Amino acid sequence: MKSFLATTLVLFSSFALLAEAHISFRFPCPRRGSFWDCPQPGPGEWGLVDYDSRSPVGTHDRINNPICKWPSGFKGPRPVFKAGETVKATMDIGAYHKGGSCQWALSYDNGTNWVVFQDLFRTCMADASNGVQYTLPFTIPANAPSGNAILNLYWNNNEGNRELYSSCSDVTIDGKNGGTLSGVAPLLANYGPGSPLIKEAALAGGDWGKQHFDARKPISVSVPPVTKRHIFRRRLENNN
Ligand SMILES: [Cu+2]
Repeated sequence: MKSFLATTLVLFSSFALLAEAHISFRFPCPRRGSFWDCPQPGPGEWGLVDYDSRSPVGTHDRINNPICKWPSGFKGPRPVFKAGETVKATMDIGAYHKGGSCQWALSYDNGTNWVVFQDLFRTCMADASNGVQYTLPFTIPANAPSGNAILNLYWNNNEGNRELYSSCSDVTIDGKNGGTLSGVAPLLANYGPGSPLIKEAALAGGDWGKQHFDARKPISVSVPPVTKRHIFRRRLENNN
């Protein structure tokens, strides 16, 4: 009876968390996400499952988690995205906060350097609603080098608490064999008291942080060549 009650309480509190949580990748899979069709925890890793992948990594008052939230994901097949391909991401939305500003970024060095390759300011997920799966397309740069990478969607919400989201997914890029990817380093706004503040004014046609986005620094990363066989093997793994 006691353990039944404890289980019920644990379940209840995780539902409460999910109910107030906000947005996350659903496809591609978020790192350590609890979805059935995502890479599953290995032996001893069950404690690492993230049942709250929709919560922000920080607010303007506080940093809750590092960028990307987790230093690694569970082992498993990665989706392969071709350079130049338009991918329809699915977002798992708890609270859409009337949209916000999105920055899509790739890291080829496990999160040390991020290159933003696409932006959507102010209107990103603005036509979503609460409690839905939302399709959000983005395009892998045509000159993206091949290799394993982390895809990160940075999102600053328009309405409500001043938050930063960082939804990360382990992916494989099938593109140029060795090369560089250029873009800008991401703006980390509303991420602790020392970070730039993006106000709630965007919806009223006010200041949405343009000057902060404009001030992002250019960045280029070079990615060493990988063997074609490596990519071919990955594709076979994904077909399992
Ligand atoms: Cu939120």
